[in-house]
Amino acid sequence: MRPGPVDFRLYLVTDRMRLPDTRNPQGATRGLLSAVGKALSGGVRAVQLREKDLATRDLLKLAYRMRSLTEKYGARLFINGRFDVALAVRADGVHLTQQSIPVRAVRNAVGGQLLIGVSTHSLKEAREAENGGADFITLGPVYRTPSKLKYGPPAGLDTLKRVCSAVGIPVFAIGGVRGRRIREVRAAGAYGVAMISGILGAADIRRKAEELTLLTEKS
Ligand code: 3NM
Repeated sequence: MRPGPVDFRLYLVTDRMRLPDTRNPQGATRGLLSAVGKALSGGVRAVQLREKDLATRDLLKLAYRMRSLTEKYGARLFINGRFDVALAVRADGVHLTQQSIPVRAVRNAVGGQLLIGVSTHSLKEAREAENGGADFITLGPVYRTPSKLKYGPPAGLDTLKRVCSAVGIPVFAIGGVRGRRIREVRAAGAYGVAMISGILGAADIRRKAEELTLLTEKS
């Protein structure tokens, strides 16, 4: 399978701990599949499976299920950090972090078999990702977000603007992106938006996904 270009503008990133029922991890996994199913039925076309605490075999099992689900909707699936898991489940791509195997090494290993996204937080990281062969990047956190407090102060709109004009690959704004901010980041040059709580935190996930799809994919 050889994926085409980056053909989506709304990128759903998962975090099952942000769903209401997280008391038992199994329930949370089931809950995540159900929540992602609702987002897909509302029009989401790309999902990044980002469940960093799962042991390899649990992650693989969930990734297979996520592959079946996304396939049903013709949506792209990316696996955070693990190109081996991405290849094993025939995902469309891998999403690397600054702690993962560097993008160039992954590109050398997988050739054109996978799309590669990279999380970046500065102009320097954005340029490195592009030079290493990334297909797209996320840049964040643009705004303050409880989902990512450990990254400290937000990169802000100015950094986003600088990055968008400096790199030639699509840039997805991430971190506290929702509502009116979507227009703001698009105006700053972002190709698309990536989010966790803007979708998974909604009371009606399907409806929210429909609304966001209209705002992003069709604008
Ligand atoms: N990565 P929310 S910010 C997963 O800056 C992630 O790279 C970020 O969650 C980065 O949409 C972030 O709930 C959290 O703000 C995004």
